[in-house]
Amino acid sequence: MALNAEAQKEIVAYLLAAEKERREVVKVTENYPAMSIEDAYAIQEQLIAQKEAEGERRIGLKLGLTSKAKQQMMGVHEAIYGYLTSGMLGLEWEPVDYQRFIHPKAEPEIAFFLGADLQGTNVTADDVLRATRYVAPAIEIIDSRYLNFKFTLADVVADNCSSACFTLGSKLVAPDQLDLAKVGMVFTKNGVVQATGAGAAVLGHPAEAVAWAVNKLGEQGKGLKKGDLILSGALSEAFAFEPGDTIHAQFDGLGSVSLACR
Ligand code: 0L1
Ligand code: MG
Repeated sequence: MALNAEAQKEIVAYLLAAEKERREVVKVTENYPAMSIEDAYAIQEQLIAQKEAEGERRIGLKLGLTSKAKQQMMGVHEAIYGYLTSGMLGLEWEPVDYQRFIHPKAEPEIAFFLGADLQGTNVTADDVLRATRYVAPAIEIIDSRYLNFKFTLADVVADNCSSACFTLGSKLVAPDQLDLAKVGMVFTKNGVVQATGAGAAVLGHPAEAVAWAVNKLGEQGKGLKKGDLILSGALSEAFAFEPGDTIHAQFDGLGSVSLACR
């Protein structure tokens, strides 16, 4: 680690305060340029532990930077992961309150519900599909705590990969019922198409992305549990929205999910 325990603690408090007070902050690496990816994951872990201490539960994992386009934009060759907590779960029938965010953006994803534990360092996409009970359509709201969504890889990892909120569609499908790489998706805002995409945008196949994350966790002796939920990565770029907007993602064979904002 490049940062000592005191510096890590300070960064956790800095990021949590930005989230609670709903304000953009200067990215961490402005003040701690030496922060490594290892430091960033350690900070992320402490940040989630703090949320748990405040009553939230860890309910799964989210992946980020799973598309070639986003990786090229950031100049990286790897995805990233963060944790989902109970406080991030939004309900499809309840409009989300814009006031709880800083500068939110919405993106369409495929969610995995695990029916078995998954741990290891050689886990494959087929292993992931075997351990998955259902897949479902999802919309993730990302809300980087950093000014103008500008950050380095270490910054975004420390910030739990910009996680803020997510909503799930009500249709649950067994993963052997369709080829997730070929699932097409249309993303609209107020009925106007913003983007189209396919499951293959997520590291070639969303289950590949989940396998990557499981292997990363496995290197640290960690894993995922039966009942965990995983947001496997965005099928298109993310779009900003405002109070009064309704976002909708329609997936071939998977159904749809929408999110209204007040
Ligand atoms: O879920 C995501 O893909 C977000 C990862 C972090 C990068 C960003 O905030 O755009
Ligand atoms: Mg996402």
